Amino acid sequence: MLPFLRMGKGILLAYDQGLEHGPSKDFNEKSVDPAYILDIAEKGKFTGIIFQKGVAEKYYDGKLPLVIKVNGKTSLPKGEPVASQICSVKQAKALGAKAVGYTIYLGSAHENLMLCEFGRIQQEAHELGLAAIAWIYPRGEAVANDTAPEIVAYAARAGLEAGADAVKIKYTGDSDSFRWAVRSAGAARVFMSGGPKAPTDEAFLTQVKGAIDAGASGLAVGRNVWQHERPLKMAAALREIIFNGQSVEAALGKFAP
Ligand code: FBP
Repeated sequence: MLPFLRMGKGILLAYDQGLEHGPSKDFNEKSVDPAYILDIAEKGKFTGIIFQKGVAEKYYDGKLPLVIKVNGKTSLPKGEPVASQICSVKQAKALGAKAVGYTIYLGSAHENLMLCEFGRIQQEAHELGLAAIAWIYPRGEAVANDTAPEIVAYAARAGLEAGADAVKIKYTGDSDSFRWAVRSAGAARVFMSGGPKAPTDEAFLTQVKGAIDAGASGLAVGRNVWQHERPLKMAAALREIIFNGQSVEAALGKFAP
């Protein structure tokens, strides 16, 4: 059983974009403050929070299950993507993590490094009683379309075979094709990755509904929540779909004043 599931489902608040994208791209005066994010996570009844180790060390208050991203990269280098380990599994556990997260850029010229590192990290995590979540993002010259159904299913399957307890993958655009990705992940739980802020609430909730209907265990989301002007309303709408099996229309009702 993954530590961040509630009734078999989960909603994780992701906040590692400061390293991945830089503060000027994603944050404003409010969201640049990790305390603002923790407040949303707690009041929005998220089942877990995802931090890099530095933020966890300085801000984590122990109230929600913690996932520490143990690798990362910035958006500055050119060329084939690679994210290196920057936190040990032992340190993640000492900081209170119940799971570690690791990004593998499948298809990158450096995928061998990340597959190898993830293999070691997964083993260490299991030895220490932590779950291992793989962010599997097909990316690099060899990948023409990172949300094509066959490539997302490949990512899901690679996660299962590499030993991930859960995979975090991008949505394919429709529920039917995402169902094949979920099938391909087998016993590894599938979490849909949020992505950049969607143009409308309805557009984002439709993606989430499609993923849940396809058998996903939940969502790991950042920008679509903490960039929202009413993040707790968005959290409530997401809970309607994920935990209560409600329709997009019912979830949109949560935005009523
Ligand atoms: P979002 O919901 O904001 O997309 O967060 C999910 C996430 O996987 C983060 O954990 C990570 O920082 C980011 O997306 C990576 O984004 P990109 O696709 O640009 O690499």
